[in-house]
Amino acid sequence: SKKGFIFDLDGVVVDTAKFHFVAWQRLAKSLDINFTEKENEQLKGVSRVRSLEKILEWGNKTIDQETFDEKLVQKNEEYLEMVETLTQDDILPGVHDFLLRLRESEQPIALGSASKNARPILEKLGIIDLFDAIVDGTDVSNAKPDPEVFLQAADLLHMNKRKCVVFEDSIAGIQAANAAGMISIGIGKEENLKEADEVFAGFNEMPADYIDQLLKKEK
Ligand code: G16
Ligand code: MG
Repeated sequence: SKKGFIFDLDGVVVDTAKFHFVAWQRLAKSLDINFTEKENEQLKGVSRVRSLEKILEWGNKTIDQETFDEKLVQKNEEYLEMVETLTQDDILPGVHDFLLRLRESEQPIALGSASKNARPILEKLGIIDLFDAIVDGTDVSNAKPDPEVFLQAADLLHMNKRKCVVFEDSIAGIQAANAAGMISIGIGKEENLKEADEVFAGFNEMPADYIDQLLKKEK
């Protein structure tokens, strides 16, 4: 049997979530806004524009449109500088192997990311060819927790949405997967991912027969 396997990028496939955090923290500091790790958790999976809107809301600050745009350009430049340092070693533990095993059993694989930088990052990591379909921040108009990104991925894989499994590290992403009617697997801390169907600290924590388990699993 087959299922559609849909992967989030930042924080699931590769350890770039830490770069986003550093870049947002710098930006917040430049606006004299205090920005905590707990707040950052709520920005995971959230689009660039929406993230800055939230930081401003939390800090009770308003800035004009021009400054808003400049801050985002700067955030992305700093983020991309950190992304330059990425190598295959930054692929999160167990993910590469999991992807290869999925390909061996001819399971359809997609990326479902909010990031506009997803394609170059996958190329840099040398794993873009493992994905049958890629949906990223340049393809969708409604950001997670809206299910659009995952529904598009299911369509591209020609898989029924009820036959898809989503791997996500963010609260917004788990909500998006659930809203799509897909099986949601949280990657990260249980306390942050309570709404997920199952949570693992990482792919290397999954049982050896986990792919078979998922193929039998119903939402
Ligand atoms: C990612 C991150 C978010 C980031 C968003 C937009 O989503 O989790 O923190 O704000 O993409 O990224 P960019 O600024 O590169 O367009 P995901 O869905 O891959 O976790
Ligand atoms: Mg993520």
